Amino acid sequence: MKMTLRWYGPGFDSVTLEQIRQIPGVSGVISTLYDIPAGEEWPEERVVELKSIVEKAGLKLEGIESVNVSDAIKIGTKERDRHIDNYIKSLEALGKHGIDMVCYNFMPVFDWTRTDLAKVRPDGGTVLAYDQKVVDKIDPQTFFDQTTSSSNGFVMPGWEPERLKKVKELFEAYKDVDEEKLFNNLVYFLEAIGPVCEKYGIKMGIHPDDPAWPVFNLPRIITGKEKILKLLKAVDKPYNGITFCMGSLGSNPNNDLVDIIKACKGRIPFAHVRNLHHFGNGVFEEAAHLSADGSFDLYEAVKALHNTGFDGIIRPDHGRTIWGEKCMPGYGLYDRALGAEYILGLWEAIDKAAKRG
Ligand SMILES: [Mn+2]
Repeated sequence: MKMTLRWYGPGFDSVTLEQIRQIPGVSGVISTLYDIPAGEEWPEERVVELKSIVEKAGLKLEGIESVNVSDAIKIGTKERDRHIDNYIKSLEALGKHGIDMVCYNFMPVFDWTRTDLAKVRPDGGTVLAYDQKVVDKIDPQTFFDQTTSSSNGFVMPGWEPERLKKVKELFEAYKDVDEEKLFNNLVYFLEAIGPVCEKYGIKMGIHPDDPAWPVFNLPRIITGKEKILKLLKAVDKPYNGITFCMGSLGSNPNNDLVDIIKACKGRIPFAHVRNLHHFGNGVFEEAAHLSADGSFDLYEAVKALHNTGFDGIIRPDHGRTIWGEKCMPGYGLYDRALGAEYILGLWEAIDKAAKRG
C-alpha cells in the first residue's frame, strides 16, 4: 500500500510538495496536467517535467488523477476515435516514464456534484455537502454557476470553466445517450486502450459516480456493486479496474462498502478513503475520516482492503477545511494530513495483528 495525497500542480494548489513531504508515511502524490483539455494528447515533455518537479521534492508521482475522457468519447461522436488515439498517446507518454496508475471517470457533464461547498459543522470546520432537494429545484446552468462561484477562486477538478460554460449545449449533446449507450461507449474505449495499458502495465481505475445515482436525469453507470462487476466482466482484464472511492459509493447507504471491496478483489489499483455523515433521503455531508465522526466504519473498510491483498495506491479523500486554512474546498492540507495518519494507523494495527495471527 502506498499512501499519497492528491496534488494539483504548481499554480493550481494551495498546498506545496514540501508540506506534503512532511506528512509521515506519505511517499508520493497523485497529480494531473490540469491545463490540457480532455481529448488532447499529453506531450511527453510535460509528463517528464511534472515527474521531475515531484521527484525534486523527494516524492514519487504514483499515478494520475485524472486523464480525463472527453465528452466525444462518452457520447460516441465521430470525433471519438481521434480523441481515443490521443488518449493512447497520453498513456504511452505516462507508461514510458513508469507511471502506471490512471484514474478517470465516465460521468456525463458533471463530475462530482455538491450543493454546498462550505457547510459549517458544529466544531466550526466546513465541508462539502449534498442535498437532493436542492438539486431537484435548480437548473443545471444555475447549479454550475453557483458551484464555480463558491470555490474560493480555485478551479475545481471536473468543473473547468471552458468546458462547462456551455452547459446547455452539453446537455443537448447527451440527450440520446442512455445508460446502455454510455456503457457501450465505455467498453469501446477500454478495448481500444487495452494494448497500450498491457504494454506498460498501466492499471486504469474508473472513478465511481458521485453521488451514486442519476442527477439532472443524466445516466450514471458506476454506482454500485452490480454495475461495477458488469464492467469488470465486460472487459475482463487486469488493466480494467476501479478506483474504490468510499465517499462516492457510500453516498448511497444501500451500498455495502466492505462487500464491494471483497467483490472487486485484485481489481482495485487506487482507493479514496473518506467518511460521510448521512442524514437520510439523499442528504449528506462530508466528515472527518475518523469512523466516529461519520456513517462509515473506516476500520472495517481498511481491513477489507488489507485482507483482500490490496497493494495499490491509497489517499485520504476530501478533507474538512479547518484551522483557518485558505484552500480549494475539500483539498486543504490539514484535514487530509490527519486523514492520512489515521488510515496509516489503522493499516499498521491491522497489518501487525494479521502477522501475529
Ligand atoms: Mn473519489
